[in-house]
Amino acid sequence: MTVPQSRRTPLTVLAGVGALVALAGCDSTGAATDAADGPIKIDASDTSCTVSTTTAAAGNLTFEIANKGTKVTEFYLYAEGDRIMGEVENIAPGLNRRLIVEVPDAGKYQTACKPGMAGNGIRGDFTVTGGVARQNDTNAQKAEATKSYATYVANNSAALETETAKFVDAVKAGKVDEAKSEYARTRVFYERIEPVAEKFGDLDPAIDAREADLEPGQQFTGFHRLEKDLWRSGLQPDSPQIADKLLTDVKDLVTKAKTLQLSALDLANGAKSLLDEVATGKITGEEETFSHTDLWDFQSNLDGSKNAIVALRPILQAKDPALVSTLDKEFANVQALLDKTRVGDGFKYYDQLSQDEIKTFASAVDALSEPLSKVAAVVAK
Ligand SMILES: [Cu+2]
Repeated sequence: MTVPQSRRTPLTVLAGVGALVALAGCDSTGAATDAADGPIKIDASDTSCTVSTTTAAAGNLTFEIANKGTKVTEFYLYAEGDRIMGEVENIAPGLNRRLIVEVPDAGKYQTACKPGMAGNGIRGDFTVTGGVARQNDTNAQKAEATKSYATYVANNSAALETETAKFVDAVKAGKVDEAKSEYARTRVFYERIEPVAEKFGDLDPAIDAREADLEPGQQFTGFHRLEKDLWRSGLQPDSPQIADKLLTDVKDLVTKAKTLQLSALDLANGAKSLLDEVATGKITGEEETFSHTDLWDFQSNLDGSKNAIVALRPILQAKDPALVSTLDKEFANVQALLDKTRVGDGFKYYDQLSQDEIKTFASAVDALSEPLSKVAAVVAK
């Protein structure tokens, strides 16, 4: 999961995944931008978040974030009500990252840096003026792309609701083995469309927060709380309530997803953020601490990312065919590695992977992440 408030282990301190560190910097190379005045510069330190301009005209906004502090940081652009317009996570000290966000509507927004990747962040007001015709329907290809991806989201969210209901029933009936076998299968549909859930502030943490990422005072709910009950502590007196709440939250997500208007840039950013999820959660084994079903999530994140790229393919093919070939090759490479870990209709458990396998995964994901980080700039062109 991605929790904006999370305290995820910075990649730099994880042994054995050194190859991933480079990933955080790979957005920084001269991507083209629509903004005539060049990118909006964000200077992030441990205590400040300086924005080079606090107003911009509606359209595609490019932010360039330089982490000059000592902590891993994140950058967010929020609309009113803390709706996430765009985000970049895991910016290691000394690195630059670029974020392109489509902001079609004038209004009041907020920028935020989150040194240490915790809390509400260092906020600043940001005003968007003017207002362009919604870009997601100005261009037929983009409209086609978002329509195709919307179908993918609809199919997966419908399956998520059905599978979650089965999982929740098993938990409430105290059928531990049945619930365990439903668990990874149910999460597939969530992990495929996770960037959609992240659009709705509190829903992603409520459904998918990991225990290690909880803020002080935050209740441990959702899939991972039930994962812990099933694999570690045994079902608890409040497990049925937690299960009910999970289903309520999933239904809420499914309802909200129906009216969500995604842009082509959302697809591009989502494809990249799904790979970041793989790099920061699944390859490190941190997502599924108790069940060790990280590779099911890995495959699902990869599928979700690939589907976003598939939807964008005609646009990318027209603008940068070489990028499409690279993406095809690197997606196939990661998939081939995953296929080697298949067992029955599932995968090896994370704790059955060798250090070599983990390292190979990390560098393959890194190699895919690099071309994926260029997609947004190509789409924005
Ligand atoms: Cu997740």
